[in-house]
Amino acid sequence: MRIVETDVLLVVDVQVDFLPGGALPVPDGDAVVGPVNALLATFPHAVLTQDWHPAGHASFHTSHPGGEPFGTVAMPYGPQVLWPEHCVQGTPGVAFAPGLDVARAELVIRKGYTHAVDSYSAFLEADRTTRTGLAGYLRERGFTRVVLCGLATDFCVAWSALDARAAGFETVVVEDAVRGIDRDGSVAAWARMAAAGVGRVRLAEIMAGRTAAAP
Ligand code: VGL
Ligand code: ZN
Repeated sequence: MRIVETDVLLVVDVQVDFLPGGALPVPDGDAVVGPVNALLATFPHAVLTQDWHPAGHASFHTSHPGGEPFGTVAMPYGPQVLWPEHCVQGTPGVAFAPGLDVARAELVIRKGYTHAVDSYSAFLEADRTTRTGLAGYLRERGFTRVVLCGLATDFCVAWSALDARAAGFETVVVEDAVRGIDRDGSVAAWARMAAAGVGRVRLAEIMAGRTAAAP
C-alpha cells in the first residue's frame, strides 16, 4: 500500500487501561505498541484518540445498581455494555501506553466525556447524533484516506472505521496492529467492516509499499 500525503493514521485508544494489567485489559493489547510505533514513524500525518470518561460515567457497571461488568443495560440510545471503570480523567490508566511514540501526532481527539452517553467511535457518540468534530477536522485538512490501528478491534476500532467510511473517507484497518476484546465479537466486527467497504491491510504491506489485497 503506497502511502500518500492525503493519508492519515488514526491510532485508537492505545492507553494503559486497555493493556494487560489495566482496568479493562484487551488480551495481548500491548502487542500493538510496536506495530503502531512503526506506523507512526511511516505516515505523514497521525491523529490519536483517547477514551476519556468522567468518574461515574454511564458506561461503568458501578453506575447502575446491580450492574455486572460486561452485562448490558438499556440506555435511551440503545443497549449499552457495562464496563469496569476505565480511562477515567485524571487517573494513571487514561494515559497513553508507555513507549507509544506520540510525538509526531498532530491531534489528540478525546471521546466518552459526555456523562450519560458512551462513545466507542472517534466520530460519533453512541446516541449517533453528537459529533466529536473529527470528520470536519480531517476534511478541513484535506485527508481522503483514514488508516486505523489500536484497541479494541470489536469496539472502538470497528465503530471508528465504520463511521470514517460513512463520513466518506476511504478507510483501511491494519489487521496486525489491532487487538480485540472478544474473539467472536472481533470476527463479527471484521465482517461488518468488510460489508461496509472498510479495507484490511497488513503492516508488512504498508512497510513494503505494496498494494493490499482487495477486502
Ligand atoms: C473501548 C470499551 C469501552 C475501546 C472503550 O477502546 O474499544 N471499549 N471503552
Ligand atoms: Zn470506554
